[in-house]
Amino acid sequence: MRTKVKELINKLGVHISLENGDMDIHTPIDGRVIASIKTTTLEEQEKVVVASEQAFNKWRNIPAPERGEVVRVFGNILRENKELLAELVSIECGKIKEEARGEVQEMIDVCDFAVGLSRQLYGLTIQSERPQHIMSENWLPLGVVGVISSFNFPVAVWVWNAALAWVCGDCVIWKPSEKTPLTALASHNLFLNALRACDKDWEGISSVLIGGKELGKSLVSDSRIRLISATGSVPMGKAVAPVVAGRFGKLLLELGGNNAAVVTPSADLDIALPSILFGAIGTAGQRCTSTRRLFVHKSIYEKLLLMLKPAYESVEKKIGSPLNPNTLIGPLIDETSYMNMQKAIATIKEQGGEIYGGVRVLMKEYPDAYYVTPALVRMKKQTEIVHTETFAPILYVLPYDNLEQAMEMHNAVPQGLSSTIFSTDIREAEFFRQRSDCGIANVNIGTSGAEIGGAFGGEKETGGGRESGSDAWKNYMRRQTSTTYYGKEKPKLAQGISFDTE
Ligand code: UN1
Repeated sequence: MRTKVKELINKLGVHISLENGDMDIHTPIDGRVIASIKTTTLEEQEKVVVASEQAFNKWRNIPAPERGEVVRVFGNILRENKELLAELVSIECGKIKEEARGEVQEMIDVCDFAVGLSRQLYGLTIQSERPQHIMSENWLPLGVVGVISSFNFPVAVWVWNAALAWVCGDCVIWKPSEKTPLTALASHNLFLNALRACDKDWEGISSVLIGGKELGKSLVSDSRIRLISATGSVPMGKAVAPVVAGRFGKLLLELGGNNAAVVTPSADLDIALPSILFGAIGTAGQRCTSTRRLFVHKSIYEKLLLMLKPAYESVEKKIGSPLNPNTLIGPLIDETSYMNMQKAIATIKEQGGEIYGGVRVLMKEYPDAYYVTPALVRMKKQTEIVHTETFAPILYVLPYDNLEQAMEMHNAVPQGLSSTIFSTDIREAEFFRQRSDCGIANVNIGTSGAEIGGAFGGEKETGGGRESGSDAWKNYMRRQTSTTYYGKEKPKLAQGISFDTE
């Protein structure tokens, strides 16, 4: 695998030493070390911040459509390198190749979206209450933006942020997960190629910090970083938020999800089943949008379980290396993740859950890797463990009596990212959309696999951030309200105030 990684990294144009560094990188495929790279020191980080601020002063003056051109070229470079990058993503974070391709496609889609945006960073004109006054809202580049991303979407989430930030005129410093620095270096290098191709090879428009928490901490507390966009766990968000708020920085948080699907008696179960399966076991349950809770009306509870059980049984044959095209479930990221899952399984048993699956699959050829069968849990009540997000493939199936009660249970958890209802009744579907307290509320599709065109993010402990599509670009700019008087007489004051000094 080491040789394969070396070859991929070289083909993607990264020429760094993969030996004798101070940080070992493992692949979850076999648990072994695939590279040992050098981390960024705090002194080097300081230089990066200074270079970014300097680059910002140049980059902000480039017309937005010209900045968009760089992102357009980047999108094309990603198209050309899709297979290579997807393979590296698959090796480094363990998601199956098909989903890794999807992740690179998300990068490409967001680039296309950002190119269009680069000509649409519109402000408003506002009617003034005073004669011959005109009010407008201008959107201006924000400055240096820090992006902290997680292992499970090691490259797409960066581009959701960075592509928008770049067209908005910002410079981006990226601190990827310490579990996935190679894909970060490779993706960043592809962006540098785009800058070069556009004769804008200025240091500091895009930078990557390689290392652990201390780099993230220093980034978060640095008041030169105007926006921190952080994706990860709720505890991480709780640590980051007060620090950024304390220095009046802007914050965009994408934290945990505990996403649910509601299945009503009117649901078309053949439509529901594949979406539930992809949501619950896709990416081995390691998406923030993974389906973790399933509320099924009591009249179809047993029927749906009878459909789910054989589906769970049959995917057990498709657990294995994510590089194998027949695999549907790759490994968990590491031993800690496996231990957390096992802890959750023990608690589920204590709290009355009946579990199918959820056990380790020992691969003879990969004794140091953590593959598991997905867990299907029959649960009578939404106990405490169901309120917790376990980042693994565990699906709690709970019965409900009426939709009102289902929505109460649905909203009873602290997280609020994604939700869905399976129903063919427009009244049920609309009731669900009105009641769901999540940032995403779907009808007849799964909780995961959102398109980039919508604003992505959630409420409550999910952190309230919105990134990617819609008007998420506004996070990366500062808003300025401007009033101009174009008359010749003494200007009137607002609110009818008279202030005569003569
Ligand atoms: C994440 O898991 O952090 O909606 C992001 C989805 C993907 C993004 C997930 N488009 O599942």
